[in-house]
Amino acid sequence: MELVQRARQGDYRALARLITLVENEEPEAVEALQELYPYTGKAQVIGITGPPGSGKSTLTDKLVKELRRDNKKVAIVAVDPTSPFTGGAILGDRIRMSDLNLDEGVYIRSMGTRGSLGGLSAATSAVIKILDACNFEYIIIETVGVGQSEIDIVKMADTTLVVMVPGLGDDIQAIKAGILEIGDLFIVNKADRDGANRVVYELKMMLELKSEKSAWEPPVLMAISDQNIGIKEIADKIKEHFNYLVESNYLEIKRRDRLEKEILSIVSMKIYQQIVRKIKREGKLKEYLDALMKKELDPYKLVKQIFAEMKDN
Ligand SMILES: Nc1nc2c(ncn2[C@@H]2O[C@H](COP(=O)(O)OP(=O)(O)O)[C@@H](O)[C@H]2O)c(=O)[nH]1
Ligand SMILES: [Mg+2]
Repeated sequence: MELVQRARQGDYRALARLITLVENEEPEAVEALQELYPYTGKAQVIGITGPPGSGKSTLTDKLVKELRRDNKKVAIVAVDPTSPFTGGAILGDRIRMSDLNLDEGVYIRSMGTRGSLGGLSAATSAVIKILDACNFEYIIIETVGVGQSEIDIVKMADTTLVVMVPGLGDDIQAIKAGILEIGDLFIVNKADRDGANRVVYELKMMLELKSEKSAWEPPVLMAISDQNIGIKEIADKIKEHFNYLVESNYLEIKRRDRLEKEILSIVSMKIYQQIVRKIKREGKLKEYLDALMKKELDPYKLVKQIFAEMKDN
């Protein structure tokens, strides 16, 4: 596809159109992704999650500038599962990061839910592949908050940063939500505020108590993002973590694992779509439900019947 070629040559307008194709689930999207797939696997995907207002966008902005010192290309994807509009709710972030827009080595994109069948996770995963194949060396995924859908998205990252702040009151709450398990790096941002030391201490304590330990012990770093303090250390740790992943072979294991989940989810989506289409086409749903309500049929028998009929076509 011409669009794919142009995007791979660094044409950001072509890249944007490609991402839109995927978001809108246009028929050409699959073709494009197939063409891009062989070029994927080089980027380091960095997920940044944490409560709203903890400074994720500010940190991202500074971090990108730090990573750009090596002249590597960086893409930022701001994902908002609560917003149906691409670019809408995250407009504030875009403005904050606006001077990054002037840097030709940086690409910024916002994504929201489109109510698509595959969901935001599938769309994000496809967008990561596109950016990876378009030679971005770092792909940063920033989420709006720390809800379940955000955690699902961040799981697609090779390296996950969890941003905490002092004085939120719900620090512990956030930790309970599985955050401890997904973090490779913990950042206590807004260290200019009271209580930062305590949050660092608590996090370290909880990480100590974690049942499942690995050779990588997630560091807890302090930062004052809006003053650019602590950013270089974070960038260094991000690179260190990637080296660890490569050397321990854990990167490959992680990626195989992710591929497995992905193909299984594509397969189940396909089967689901086929069955829904069949039921809708035949207009039998009402009939089935009537029979079920009257106990003339049980759900298990019905499902078996539907599957048997699927095999016939
Ligand atoms: N005091 C202080 N404020 C910060 C720091 N980092 C970011 N902020 C401010 O916190 C607010 C929320 O930041 P933002 O990056 O939008 O947070 P996000 O919602 O997690 O993306 C903004 O007003 C930032 O200027 C910091 O280290 N110290
Ligand atoms: Mg933000």
